[in-house]
Amino acid sequence: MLSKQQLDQFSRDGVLLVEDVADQTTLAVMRQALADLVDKSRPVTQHNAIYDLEPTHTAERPRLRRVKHPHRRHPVFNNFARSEPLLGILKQLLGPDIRMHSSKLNVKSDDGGSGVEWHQDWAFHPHTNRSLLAVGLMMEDCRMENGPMLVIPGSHQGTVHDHNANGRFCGAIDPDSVPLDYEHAIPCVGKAGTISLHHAFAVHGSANNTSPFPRPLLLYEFMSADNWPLMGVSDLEEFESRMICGQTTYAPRLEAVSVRLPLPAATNLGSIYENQTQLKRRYFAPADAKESA
Ligand SMILES: O=C(O)CCC(=O)C(=O)O
Repeated sequence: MLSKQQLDQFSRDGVLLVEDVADQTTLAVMRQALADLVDKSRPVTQHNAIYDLEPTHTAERPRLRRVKHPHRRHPVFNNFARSEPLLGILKQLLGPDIRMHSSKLNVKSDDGGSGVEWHQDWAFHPHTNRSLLAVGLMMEDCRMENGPMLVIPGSHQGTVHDHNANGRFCGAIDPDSVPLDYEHAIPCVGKAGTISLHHAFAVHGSANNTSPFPRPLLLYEFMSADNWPLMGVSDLEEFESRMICGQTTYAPRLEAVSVRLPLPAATNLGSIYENQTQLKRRYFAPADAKESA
């Protein structure tokens, strides 16, 4: 359970770290499941429904940026979303009725694994109310040199920023156009088993991994069951299968929220990493990419 101080911190900063949410047995099963998924990616040569590949991915040295929807790939990732103590924490923040929005496993491979430009999750999928947050489980110890997720404290209290470039949604904020305190973002570092929680409006991103160790971050987004996506629900059965506790409802709760629809749709809907390269001024691009841009 979160203390009053932790709840206040989340409400003030829009980000919070909580240690020891996953136990060692769960972490070991997750690491093996990831190792198996990486192994199976060897023959894959293009991003697909399961994998987002690093540009340096080869069959001999498989390197992933992301495993998409890990909760559909292995039961350990589905079960963790429904496990205590995570569920207890989520109920404190979202109430008794909770649905998973999505899951992803950002692998951030050793020796250069891709970072993610500044963005707000809300820009990708605005909803009818603000009860939407992300959980990031550190599957390994995460330090500054691993390229931890960075979250700008208090940024969740603002509006949704422009995430378009070249006339289309690109999933990234131009830091020159949106003045925020990027230098004082809170790094989500900690030992394996720690989770980060960040609000869907919180501006966050991360640099490339410059260390010899991968930085697997298992991310889920969760929302109150009465929080419905403004872009609609294409498969009701699948939507309902993501209820993790409590009761669904067909009566969305409406709040006066700041909204920009993610339109016109990004060119490459399968990859935030590819879409973000559309941004002219990339905050986290490695120096060689910046020079050739
Ligand atoms: O992997 C990271 O450091 C950032 C994750 C993130 O914000 C995302 O995938 O949307």
